[in-house]
Amino acid sequence: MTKALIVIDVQNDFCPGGALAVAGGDAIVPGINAAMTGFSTVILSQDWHPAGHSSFATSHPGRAPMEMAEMPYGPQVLWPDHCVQGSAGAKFHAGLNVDRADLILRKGYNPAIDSYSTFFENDRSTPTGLHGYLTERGITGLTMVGLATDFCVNYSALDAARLGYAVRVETTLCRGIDMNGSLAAAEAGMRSAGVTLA
Ligand code: VGL
Ligand code: ZN
Repeated sequence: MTKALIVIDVQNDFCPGGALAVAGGDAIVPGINAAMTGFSTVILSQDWHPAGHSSFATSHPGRAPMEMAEMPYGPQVLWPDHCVQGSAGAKFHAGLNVDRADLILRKGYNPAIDSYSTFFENDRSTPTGLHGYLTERGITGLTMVGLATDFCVNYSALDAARLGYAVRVETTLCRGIDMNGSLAAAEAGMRSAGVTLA
C-alpha cells in the first residue's frame, strides 16, 4: 500500500498566541517532523481564508465567536478571524519542516463556504482536488496529524474513510479545540467510521 502523511493546518493561528489557539498546538511540531521521515510522500494542508470569510463571527453582526450559525449548507461554528490569506497567522509554524512537502493544499478560500476537510468543503460536496491527486499517484493509505483533532483532522479522516482510504490518525501528534465535548465525539465518530486512532 502506498502511503502518505497528511499534516493538517499546523499554522501560527492554531498555535499558542494565535487567533484560534489550540492548547499545545506547537508541542506537536517536533514529533510531526520526525514522523515525516517514515513517509515517501508528505502533504501539508493550509487553512486559507479571504478577509471577511463567512465563517468569521465578525462577518455576522451581533454574533460572537464560538456561536453557531445556520448557513445554506448547514450549521457552522462562527470563528474568530483566523488564517487570513497572506497574514502571519496563516503561515506554517516556523519549526515545521515545510521543505518535505510534495504538495501544499490550501482550503477555505471560498468566501461563502468553510472547509474543515482536506477533501470537501463544508457543504460536503465541493471537492478540494486532493482525492484526484492521491488517486493519480496511487496513494491508498493515509496517516493524519495536526490541528485541530475535533475539526479539520476529524472531517478529513471521516471523508477519507468514506472515500475508501485506509486512515490512521496519530492522536499524540494532534491537538483539539474541544468545545462542548467535541473532542470525545470526534474520536468516537472516527472510530465508528473505521479510522484507526493511534
Ligand atoms: C480549523 C476551525 C476553523 C481547523 C480551521 O484547522 O481545525 N478549525 N478553521
Ligand atoms: Zn478556518
